[in-house]
Amino acid sequence: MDDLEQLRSDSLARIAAADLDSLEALRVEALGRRGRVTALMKELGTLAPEDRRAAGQALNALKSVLAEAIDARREALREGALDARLAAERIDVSLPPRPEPDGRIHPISQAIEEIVAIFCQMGFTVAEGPDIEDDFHNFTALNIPPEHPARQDHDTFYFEPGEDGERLLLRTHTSPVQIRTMLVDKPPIRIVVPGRTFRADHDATHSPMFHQVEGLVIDEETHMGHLKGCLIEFCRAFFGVDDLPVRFRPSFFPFTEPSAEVDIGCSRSADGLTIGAGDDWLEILGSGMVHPKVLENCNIDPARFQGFAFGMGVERVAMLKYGIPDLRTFFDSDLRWLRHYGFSALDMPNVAAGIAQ
Ligand code: 2U9
Repeated sequence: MDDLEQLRSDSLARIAAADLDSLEALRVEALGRRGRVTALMKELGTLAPEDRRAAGQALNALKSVLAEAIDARREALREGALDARLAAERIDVSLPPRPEPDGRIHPISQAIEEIVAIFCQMGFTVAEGPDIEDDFHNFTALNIPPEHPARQDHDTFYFEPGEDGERLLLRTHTSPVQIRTMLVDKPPIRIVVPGRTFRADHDATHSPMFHQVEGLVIDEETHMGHLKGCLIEFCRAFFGVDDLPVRFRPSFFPFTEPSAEVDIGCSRSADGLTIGAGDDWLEILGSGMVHPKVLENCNIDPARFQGFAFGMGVERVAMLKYGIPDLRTFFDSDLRWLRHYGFSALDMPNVAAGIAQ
């Protein structure tokens, strides 16, 4: 019995000090098929019958104590290992994320999106066309025949003549897209046309590549009142001023008759320009009723259909709305400038409104 007590206290001490690997070795050594306790069990048969019962009970008790101690130690070791892992792999969810290099939307893209979103809410759809055009779509169909003085104003970039002698060109306005639309689609037509345009003109206020948004509405009873209502609404929505004064001033374009330039109210002072207040005017758009000859050139009967058109320079309205002082900076590709004047992708009006383009 003394031996058993010795075995018990030795084993318990070793169990208490074991790690997971040595614990299994201890279990095998004490309780396995060739273990010490198992061996003692086998020896029970050699004892005198009167001693056998007490020795059996003592051995069974020892076996239970050791098995329980091993299980308890295993459980404690596992829990300890898990706690250590949880502590080591702890994630601090309150840490701010590492800064991601986020791109910015160029003010030209932003302005086009804002303009297009306003017209789309009025029922327009977007039309686009090629940058490289022919003389017919860029000029002749728009009532600007060869030798017309308006051609000089356009400072056109021409390509070398092709085999047929025809010179292609970089479109000087987005109007050829309206011509292409009218030649294919039947009225009613309500389109806005954003895009790149090109003129051989380069100084502080002109870039050889610039952007326009033009629009066209053709229907059976479209009149100057629709033109005025639509463009007043646009100016107020774009500049975010509900009572923005808007003025229509007679003008001339070969492709519209009558034609009008559209001014908005502003004030100019030493502090700069304020849109919507004061007694000064700022030109924003050109517009007019589509010339009957342009309709005829597109096989639309001017006795039955009328329409209005308008156009604006995107750089100009973006400079005014976003307070960008110098046109040339739009095309410098300066990332510091873009970080300052650019927009978050989440500010894109159609993204914000969840409208798929
Ligand atoms: C068709 C018929 C008519 C489009 C129009 C303007 C007036 C206009 C300028 C604004 C500033 C060009 O970028 S800018 O220099 N545009 O003043 N554009 S009416 O008229 C059209 C177009 C297509 C078939």
